[in-house]
Amino acid sequence: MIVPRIFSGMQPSGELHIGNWLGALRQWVELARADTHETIFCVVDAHAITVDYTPSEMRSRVLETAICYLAAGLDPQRSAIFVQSDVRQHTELAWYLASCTQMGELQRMTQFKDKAEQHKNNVNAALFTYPVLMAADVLVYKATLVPVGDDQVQHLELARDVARRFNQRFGEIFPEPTPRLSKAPRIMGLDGAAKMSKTKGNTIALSDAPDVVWNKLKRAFTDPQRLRRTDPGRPEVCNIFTMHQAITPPETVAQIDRDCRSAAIGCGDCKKIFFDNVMNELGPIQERMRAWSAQPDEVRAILRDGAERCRAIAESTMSEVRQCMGLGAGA
Ligand code: AQP
Repeated sequence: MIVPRIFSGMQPSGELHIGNWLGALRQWVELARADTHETIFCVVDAHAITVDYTPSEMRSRVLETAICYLAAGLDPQRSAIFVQSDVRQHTELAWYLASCTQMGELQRMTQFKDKAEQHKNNVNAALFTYPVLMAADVLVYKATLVPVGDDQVQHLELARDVARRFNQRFGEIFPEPTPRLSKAPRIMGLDGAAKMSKTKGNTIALSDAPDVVWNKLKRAFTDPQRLRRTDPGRPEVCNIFTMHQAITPPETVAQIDRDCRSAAIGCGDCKKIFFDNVMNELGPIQERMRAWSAQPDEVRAILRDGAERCRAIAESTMSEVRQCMGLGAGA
C-alpha cells in the first residue's frame, strides 16, 4: 500500500535564504499543516559533501538548518525532521539506483554543469551522481510529492525515469514522484546574475537583521533598462517584483505593477514596500530562530527522533529492494 507521503530536503551548505524560503520551505509548512500527506523533511548533509567543506563546521550547519525548519513553522509532532546521514538506507539505495542510471542522463543535468563550473578544482564523482542520491532520498520513502524550487525539477524528472526503469527490471516497488512548485519557484540573486544561492553571496539570509536586509536591498539589481527615476519600469523582468508576488498582498502587487510602468514610483519606493513586507515575514521567524538556538539539545533530540521514524520506513523499502534485486544471503 502506498501511504501518501511528501519528502523534501535542503543542504546545510550555508545560511538559508529567502529563495529557499519562498521556493520551498514556506510550502513545506503549508503542506504539513494541510495534513493530507505524511511529511518528511531532511537536512541533506551527504549532498553537501559534494563540494569542498569544513568538517568541523558541518554539524553546526546541520543544526542551523534544522533550526530554520523549526523556526519556519514545521512541527516535529506532525513532520519527521532528520539528518540524511543518520539514515544509511539513503546511500545504500543510491548505489543500487546508480545501476539503473545512465552516464548520459547525469551528463545532461544542468546543476552538475553549473556546479562543475563553480568548483572547477573538485569535480568529484559524488557531485556527478548527486541526482542519484536525491532520487534515493525520495524513493526510499516512496514519496509521491516533492515540494522544491524549479532548479530541482530536472533532478526529479530523472528520479521518475530511474524509478520507472527499476520497476520494469525488478518489479513494481516505487511510485513516480512529482515535483510541487511554489508561487515563486525561482528567485534570482540580488546581483541579478544567477539564482539566489547559499554559496554565491547574492542572498538575503533568513537570519539577516533589518538594517542588513535594507542595505542589501538598496544595492539589489532591478530592471537594467530603468536608469532614471522617471524611466518607465518593466516589472516582468524585475526580481524585486517577482519577490513581491510571493509576499505582498495581490492588490498592492497590482498597484506596484501600474505605478512602476508609469514611473509613478521609483525602484527605491518599490524596495521600501518589499522591505516592510519581507521583514513582517522574517521577524517572527527570526524570533523563533533565537528561541530554538537557545535549546540545541532539544533540536538534536527532534532530529534523533525523526531519524528513528524514518529509518523504520526506509528499512522496510530496502528489504523489498534487496529481495527483488536478489541481494544478500537471504533468509
Ligand atoms: N533561488 C531559489 N529560488 C527558489 N527556490 C530555491 N531553492 C534554492 N534556491 C532557490 C530551493 O530550495 C531548496 C533547497 O535547495 P538545496 O539546499 O538542496 O540546494 P540548492 O538548490 O543548490 O540551494 P542553494 O541555495 O542554491 O545552495 P547552494 O549554493 O549550496 O547550491 C530546493 O527545493 C531548491 O529548489
